[in-house]
Amino acid sequence: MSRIKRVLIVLGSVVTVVVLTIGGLFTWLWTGADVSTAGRVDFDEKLAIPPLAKSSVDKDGTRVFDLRMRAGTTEFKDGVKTPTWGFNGSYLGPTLRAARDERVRVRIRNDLAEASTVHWHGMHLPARMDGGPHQMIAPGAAWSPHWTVDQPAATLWYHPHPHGSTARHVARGLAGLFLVDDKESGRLPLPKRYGVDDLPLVVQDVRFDGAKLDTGRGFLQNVGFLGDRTMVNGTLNPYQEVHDTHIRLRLLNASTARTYAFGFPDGRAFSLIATDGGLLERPTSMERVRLSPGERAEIVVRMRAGERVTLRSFPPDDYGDAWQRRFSGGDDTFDVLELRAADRLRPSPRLPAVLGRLEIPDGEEGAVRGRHFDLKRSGINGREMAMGRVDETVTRGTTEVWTVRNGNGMPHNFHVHDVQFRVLEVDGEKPPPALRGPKDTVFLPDGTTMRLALRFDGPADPETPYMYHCHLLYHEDEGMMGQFVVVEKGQRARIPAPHPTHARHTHGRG
Ligand SMILES: [Cu+2]
Repeated sequence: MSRIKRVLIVLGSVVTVVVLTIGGLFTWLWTGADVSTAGRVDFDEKLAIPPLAKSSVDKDGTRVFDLRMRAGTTEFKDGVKTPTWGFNGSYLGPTLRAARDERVRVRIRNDLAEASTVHWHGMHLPARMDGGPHQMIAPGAAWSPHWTVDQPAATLWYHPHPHGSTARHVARGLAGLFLVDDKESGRLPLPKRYGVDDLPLVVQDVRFDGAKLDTGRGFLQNVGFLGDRTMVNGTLNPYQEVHDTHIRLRLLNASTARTYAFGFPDGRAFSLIATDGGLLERPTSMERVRLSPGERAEIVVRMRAGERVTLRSFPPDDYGDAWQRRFSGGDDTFDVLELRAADRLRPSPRLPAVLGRLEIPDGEEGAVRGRHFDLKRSGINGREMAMGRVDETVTRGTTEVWTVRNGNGMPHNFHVHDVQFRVLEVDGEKPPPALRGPKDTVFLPDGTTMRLALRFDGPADPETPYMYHCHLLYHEDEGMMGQFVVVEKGQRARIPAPHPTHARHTHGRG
C-alpha cells in the first residue's frame, strides 16, 4: 500500500514538473516571440539613396547597363565589417531606369563563387530574358538579356532566382530597383525628383550574429527568416531630410519572409498612388498599406515644416490566427525611417484627381479559361516544383481568370512572372483600394481566395517557362513554385532540358 502511494507521489511530482516545464517553456517562447523597435530607434544615420545606374546608348538606340554581382563587406555599424553580396557595390544594387518603348540590355557578370540568376520582378518580357531558375549564370560567366520596355511607369525590382537558394542570395544583399517611366506619368504633377521628393525605400528586416547577417529561421517561424530590426536601402537607423510638402515614397518589401503594414504613429493619412505595376486610376487616402515580400507601393505623404515623422510598420490586420501572429511576425512593430522636414518647405502641387487608366482587362468578358491554384507549403496544387515539368500551358493573346486559394493554416503570397494582373475578387467581394491597381504579387492570409485576371500578350516560347510561386522565399526555395509556358494557339509545351532535381544548390548552367 505505502509502496503504491510512494510510486504515485513520485509519479505525480514528475508529471507536475513536466507540465510546469512545458508551460514555462511555452510562456517563455510566447512572450519572447514578438518584436518591437517602436520608440527605440535613434535614427542617427543618413539614409543611403541607391545611385542611378549609369547607362550608354548603342548605335541601334538600345540603352545598355552593366551589373556585376560580387562579394564584399559592408559597414552597417561603425567599425563592424559584415560579409555581404551586391551589384556593382558590396550591398544591394544601383537603380536602373528606362522609359516605356525603350530597348534595354543589361550586361551582367557573375563574380560570385557560385551560380545565380537575375530576375526582373514585375517586368513584361520574353521568357528567355526573365532571369528565372532556367537562366543560371555560372561563376565568372556573363549574361546579357535584352528586351523592349512595354508597360506603364512602375517601381519594379531585380533579384536572383536560383532554385533552392533564392532566400540566401537575396538576404546576402542581391536586390535593386528598376524604375520604368512613361510620357503620361511624366506629365502628372507628382513628386519626381529622385532622392529629393521621390524616395526609393528598399525595406528589409535583419538580425546580426556578431558581424554576420543571421539568416537562420527561428523555432516555430514557419514563414522563414524573421529579423529583429529593419533597414532601408542598407541603412540601419535611417533618417532623411526633406524640403517639400509632398514626399513620394516608393516602398519595396525586399524582405525574404516578413509582411509589413506601413503607416505613421500620429495616424495621419497618406495617398496611395501606385501598386506593383504602376499608377492607380486615382489617388486613394489610407492610413496603412500592407506589403508582403516582393510587393511595392508608392505613397505620397504630406509634411509640415519642421516636423519629424516616423514611418512605422504596425502589426498587419488579418495576418492569421494568434499562433501565426505571434510566431510568424504578425504581432511585430518596427520604426523604419524618420522623415525630418526642413523649417521651410517648398509647396508641392496638388495631387491630380486622375492618375492613369488600368490597361488590364477585367477578365469577365473574353476570358478563355480559368485555372485553380491551391497554395500549400508542400507545393502548389499538390506538386513540388520540378525544373523539368511544365505545369500550365497558356495561349498567347488570351485573357485568363486564375483562382488562387490559401487554406494552409499559414500566410502565403502569390507572384506571377511576366504579367501585371488585376484582382477581381477577394473572398467573393470587390477588392479593397490597395488591390485595385496593377499587381504581380498578392498576399493571401490563411482562408483567402482571390480571383485574378491575367492577359498573356508577350511572345510565345514553348520551351522556356515562366514561374508562379509563393514569394515568401523560404517557401519558394522549398518548392512552392510552378512553371507555365506561353505558346501560339495549337502549339505544345516542350519540356525544358533535363535538369538534376535533387542537387538543389548546384544547378550550374552557364
Ligand atoms: Cu508561402
